[in-house]
Amino acid sequence: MPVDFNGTWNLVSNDNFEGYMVALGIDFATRKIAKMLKPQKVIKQDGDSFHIHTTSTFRDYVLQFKIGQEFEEDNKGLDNRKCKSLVTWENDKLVCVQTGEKKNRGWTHWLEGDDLHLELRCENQVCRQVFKRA
Ligand code: YOG
Repeated sequence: MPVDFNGTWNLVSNDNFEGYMVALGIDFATRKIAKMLKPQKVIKQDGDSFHIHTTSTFRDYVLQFKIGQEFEEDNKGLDNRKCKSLVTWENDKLVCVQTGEKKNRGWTHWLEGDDLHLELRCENQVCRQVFKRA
């Protein structure tokens, strides 16, 4: 049985989001707004199909994918760079590699106790986010 990420999750901590945004080239004014946000994630998981909706008072982002199927990601409203993304299971972790202009770009989701974890990577920066069930 794979891990079940289904649910509505609220951000409770956000370590080095600033460094991650700088690595993505997000401008100062946008970073100032973005780091105040407490995004919510709504995850719908059906077998190997995922729908992740990240919402905030400033921007929303929707990501849909199937495990093992590479897709074009536009990162619209984020850094707006296109990349090729591939999500796979690594044991109980959901690992995404985002191949494009930025080196070492990707993210990993996993569950730890009742918490949802997300590690966001770009170049030499790692942002660590923790979410709790709404
Ligand atoms: O999640 O990729 O769950 O896509 C990363 C923001 C901030 C906009 C958020 C909006 C990167 C301004 C998405 C925040 C910074 C700053 C709420 C994380 C870029 C621009 C949308 C992500 C994955 C895994 C699913």
